[in-house]
Amino acid sequence: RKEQKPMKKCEMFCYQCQETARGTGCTKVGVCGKRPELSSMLDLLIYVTKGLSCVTTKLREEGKEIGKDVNHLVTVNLFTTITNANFDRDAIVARIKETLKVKEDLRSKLTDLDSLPEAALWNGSESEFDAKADSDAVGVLSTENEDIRSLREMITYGLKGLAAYSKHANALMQDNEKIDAFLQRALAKTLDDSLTVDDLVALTLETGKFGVDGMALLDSANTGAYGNPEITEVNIGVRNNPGILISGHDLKDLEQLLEQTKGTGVDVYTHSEMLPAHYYPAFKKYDHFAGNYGNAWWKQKEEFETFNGPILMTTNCIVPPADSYKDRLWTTGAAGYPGCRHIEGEYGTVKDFSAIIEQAKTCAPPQEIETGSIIGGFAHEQVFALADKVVEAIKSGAIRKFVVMAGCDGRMKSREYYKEFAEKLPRDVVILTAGCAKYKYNKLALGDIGGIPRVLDAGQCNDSYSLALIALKLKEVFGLDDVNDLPIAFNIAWYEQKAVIVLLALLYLGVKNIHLGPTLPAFLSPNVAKVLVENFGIAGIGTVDEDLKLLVGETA
Ligand code: SF4
Ligand code: SF3
Repeated sequence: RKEQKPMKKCEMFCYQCQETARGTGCTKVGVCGKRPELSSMLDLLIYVTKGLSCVTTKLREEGKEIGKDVNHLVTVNLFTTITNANFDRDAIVARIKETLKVKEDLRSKLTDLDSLPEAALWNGSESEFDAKADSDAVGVLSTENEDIRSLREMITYGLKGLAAYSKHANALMQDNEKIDAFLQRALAKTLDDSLTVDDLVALTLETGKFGVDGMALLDSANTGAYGNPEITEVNIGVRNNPGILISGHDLKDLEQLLEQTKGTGVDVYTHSEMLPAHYYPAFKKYDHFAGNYGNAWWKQKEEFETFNGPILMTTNCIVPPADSYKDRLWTTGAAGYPGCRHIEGEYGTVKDFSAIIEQAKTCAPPQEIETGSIIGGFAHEQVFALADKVVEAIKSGAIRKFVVMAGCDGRMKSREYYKEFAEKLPRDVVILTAGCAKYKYNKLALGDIGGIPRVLDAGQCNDSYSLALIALKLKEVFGLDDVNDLPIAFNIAWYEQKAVIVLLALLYLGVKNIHLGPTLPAFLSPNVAKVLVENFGIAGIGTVDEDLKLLVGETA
């Protein structure tokens, strides 16, 4: 691993995702399409959000309450900075201004102003934003020590993932003050120069604990509102009506869109991470909920072209759109793209999607790119309902092993590894998946074992929580003391920061020997990587054949 030297003078510096340039950091322009002038504003947004979090944390210490609106501001700010969520510099500038305003107001309520870091004290007008963003105080490289920087960034990225999951729960009117207070306390701690490497390692695991809590909150919000996911066959072909394609992770947005498109003659299709919405009982009543169109996020340039109708991005992952369909691309929530129309809407209010529906009516029906169907819906309750069958299959040897292959997909060639790995797995091994990683193997027709499909899709990336619950249930059924004694291997694909919180959550739950690929994060310094290897057995990936041998004992 190459050492990362502070290079404050480069045009930008970002290494938060797996596709970062040269595996070390994007310094001129993001591989994702993020430009330096956007990158600097996102850095400043993180800086002021950390400043605000120092103030709210101190206020809580003084026994003062922090309003939900402030908690929501922090979570949406973090969500906005996730890879491929928001490319709209103006929207980021507006969030910085709002954050500074709220921070100044709250700071005036603090009794003790001592020991606040610079980020909590700084205030400035828009004309000063660029200079501030370019100063040594702001951005990843503002921390000189490589190991401290590595841990601070890993924690920050985990918190971004946690914030995203919290935001979806908040949209369903579920809040958890403990999670918000931790999130802000942890953000504040990433500015605390008195913390040692050991303190930050402990904070990393604590972030994992709250990752579990955040995913549990979202799980109960989703299942409380829409029921427990159940085995479902999802059509991947098309119908003859005009359609709207909805992507991202926000189920509340989907619900409102389905309601508003009822009886309009416009069908609704899911894309990428919205696919698992079909598994929820509440959405099955909509006859015009037509199916899933396309694949993981990175193929959207071709697939949005052929879809013909409007596309609503509720979250990441946006690929900078081609001009040919840019006027059909809409955003909402934390997502944004300059020149694309954005639908506003506060928590608890109904968003107005009528302009999208009107546009859809003028568009041709989607062009068919696939036919057939895929099966999913294996979240915790559905798998628990099948527990007898699953346990029997394990006892009889019909199922030899499970491999958790959750996480993200991406455009790098090296990710073909996951397709090949799935294809070559012995026929008595079952894949447990969640997140958009599944698109590498969910259409391969890998068959079933006594009626149990060999690819069990629990849902979105946050539904990795279901996979953890399933593992804990099996541990209980088999009377084991350690989850690592189960016949389950972990071969996880990561791309953006939600996968970071999933990883930290699994580490917190005691899962060892996770393989993480296609490359290890650039933000792990050699020493921090060593801590993860030595304490948790984290490893990268090798060749498919090597890893099959390592993870399931033999090749097909
Ligand atoms: Fe580069 Fe990833 Fe950051 Fe985009 S999000 S600038 S691709 S590291
Ligand atoms: Fe995919 Fe962006 Fe991560 Fe929710 S949609 S998993 S990459």
